[in-house]
Amino acid sequence: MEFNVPAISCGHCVKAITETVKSLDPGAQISVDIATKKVTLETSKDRQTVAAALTEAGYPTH
Ligand SMILES: [Cu+2]
Repeated sequence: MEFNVPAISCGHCVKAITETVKSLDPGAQISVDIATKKVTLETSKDRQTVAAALTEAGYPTH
C-alpha cells in the first residue's frame, strides 16, 4: 500500500515512520521517499490500522 505523508522532511522522519510500522508488523517491508513524501509498504495489517498508527506518531496520511 502507499501513503502520502506531507510531514516527512528528513531522515529522522524516515526512521520514526519505519519504527512505527515495524512495531505494528515486524515483518513489514517499508520504503520512505523524502523527496515525494511517499511511504510504500508491504504489510499484513490493513490500511486503516497503519494510517492510525502513523497519525498517532505525528505523521498524518493523505
Ligand atoms: Cu524529520
